[in-house]
Amino acid sequence: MSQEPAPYGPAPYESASYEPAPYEPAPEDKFSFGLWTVGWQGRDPFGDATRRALDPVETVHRLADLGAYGVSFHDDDLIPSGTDGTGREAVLKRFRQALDATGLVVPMATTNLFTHPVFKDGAFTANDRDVRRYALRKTLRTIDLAAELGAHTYVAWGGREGAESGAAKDVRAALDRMKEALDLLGQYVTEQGYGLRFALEPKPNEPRGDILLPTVGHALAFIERLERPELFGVNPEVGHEQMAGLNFPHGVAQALWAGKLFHIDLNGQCGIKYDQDLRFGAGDLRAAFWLVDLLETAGYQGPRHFDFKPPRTEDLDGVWASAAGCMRNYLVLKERAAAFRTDSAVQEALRAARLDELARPTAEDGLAGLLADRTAYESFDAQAAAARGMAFEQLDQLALNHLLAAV
Ligand SMILES: [Mn+2]
Repeated sequence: MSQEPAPYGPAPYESASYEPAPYEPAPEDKFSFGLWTVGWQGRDPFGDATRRALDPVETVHRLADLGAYGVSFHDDDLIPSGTDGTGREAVLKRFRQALDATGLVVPMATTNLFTHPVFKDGAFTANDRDVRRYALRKTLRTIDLAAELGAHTYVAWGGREGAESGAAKDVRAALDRMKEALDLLGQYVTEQGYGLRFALEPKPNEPRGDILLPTVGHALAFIERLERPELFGVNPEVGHEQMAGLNFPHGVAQALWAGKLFHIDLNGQCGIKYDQDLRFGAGDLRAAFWLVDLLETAGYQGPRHFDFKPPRTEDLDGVWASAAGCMRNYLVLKERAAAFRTDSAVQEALRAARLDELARPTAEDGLAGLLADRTAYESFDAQAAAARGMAFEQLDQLALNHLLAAV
């Protein structure tokens, strides 16, 4: 009796074929960009700005024209620091008009807790208590603004929550203060009835020598210590994990496994060096392929948010070309990943690599069954099992063929 082989690995693609995509971004692709990304003027530690400032209204229109669906911001990106109440209303009115005119939404907002010199020792974990209280009040204002503009996610990247030297920061006390701050923010959104969830963004270093909650794993462990852990997830960034030499798709997979992938920052990074924020698809292309494969097969529903910096060599034409490249590369990789998953040779290779066995519980017969099973130990032939090849190279070469469209 023959049986249809079960699909192996994540496979949401119903049909055995796929439609070649035109790579035209559309709102349903849920691409979003931060105002600070395309708006980056190219200032770095060694050089001045190479581009003029962009008006957020201009950015909204350009992003909509390119096919994006969302725009995000730090409070100060939209409302420059020091703007009074009347000025704030005027800025918001123009911004809302641009959103209404283009149909762009604000899926996420965050607070700048790193540019002003007052935050030189951090914000929620600054040694100075008055700075911590100011940071909390600044954040609560942004949360109000985020809720007002319909955002569902608040990203928390502290920026300067860290240290350069050992005794300067009592890390355990600083984590107490971080927890205290996030618990207060969780209480606030609950009491206000805002439909906002928080996404913590890990980063290992830069601008501080060492930053607290440096990786996805640190953040996931920390969240479980909060008063309202259900309100908190992570916002992993490609470059931040890769700066630590980590496998980004693995970190994202663990966040998904924990139900904590609330948001994601897509960009590119070439290995362990400064935070490059290249356009998505630049840098580690193979990691980008596996990331898109993971997001698309795992059913991630959130924004595909780009947190990149068009290099300071570019003029504004180069900026928009870079933004368009982020979206195009995602769509190309999505198509390449779908081609990989639907290829019958790949299905065969996944079987040969025994992904179906990994998906099967190790001891569905329970502890008693395991102990009673002589084939599990007494008569197990470890030598024969050790002699089996895993067939991973064949599988990985098929992936590379699909990535390169050289099938
Ligand atoms: Mn970055």
